[in-house]
Amino acid sequence: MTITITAFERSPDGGMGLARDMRVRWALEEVGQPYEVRLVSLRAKEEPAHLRFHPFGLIPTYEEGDLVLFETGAIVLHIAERHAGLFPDDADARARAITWMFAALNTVEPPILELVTAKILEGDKPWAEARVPMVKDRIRDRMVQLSARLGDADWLDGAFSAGDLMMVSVLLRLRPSGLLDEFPELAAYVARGEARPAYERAFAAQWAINAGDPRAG
Ligand SMILES: N[C@@H](CCC(=O)N[C@@H](CS)C(=O)NCC(=O)O)C(=O)O
Repeated sequence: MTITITAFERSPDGGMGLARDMRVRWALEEVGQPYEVRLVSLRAKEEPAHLRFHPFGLIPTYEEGDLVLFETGAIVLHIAERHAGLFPDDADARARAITWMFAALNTVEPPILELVTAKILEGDKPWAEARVPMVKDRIRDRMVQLSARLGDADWLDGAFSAGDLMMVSVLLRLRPSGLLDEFPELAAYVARGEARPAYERAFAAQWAINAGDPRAG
């Protein structure tokens, strides 16, 4: 059955892999599933035709026959459950991989998104200068904890899993701030993710659409 995802017609990062369709592309590449991409403009994603697929007017979405999904966590979980390659066979190890997916999305990503909000959306507010350092410190707290847990392992729980895919995807959003490089073990962890052939194929596909056309934000 054909899989179709949505992605930005023009990604705000110019195709540097930060738009969240990247997570879904990467997951599909890891499990060897071909997919098609429907591009949506910033305006079109707010229109009824797209809102039918995504109630909040965001990307990515995922269509497979009659199944329509949104939220990258749910989409990657679905892909990992249906196809071999992203979850371990052992049930407990699989539960731990899912735990890491949730940790990436619910514990690590929120302060990172807060930084984007503080710098870009609220950067002109009079209190922005005082707020940004506090948000950065909250991120650092999480990075210290995550780095301690990763230790000198390659991946978070044994072999690479959907948990790592999601964590690496989330950490990548830190790179433009310079914060990722403050944690060499986590920077190396992210680099290991980026070096995976499936990641490289996904990145190339997203880059090709945007052709390196960076826009602010
Ligand atoms: N929690 C959602 C977030 C989706 C999301 O924020 N997508 C961004 C692109 S990376 C978007 O569509 N932004 C456009 C906007 O906020 O209007 C997920 O993980 O799928």
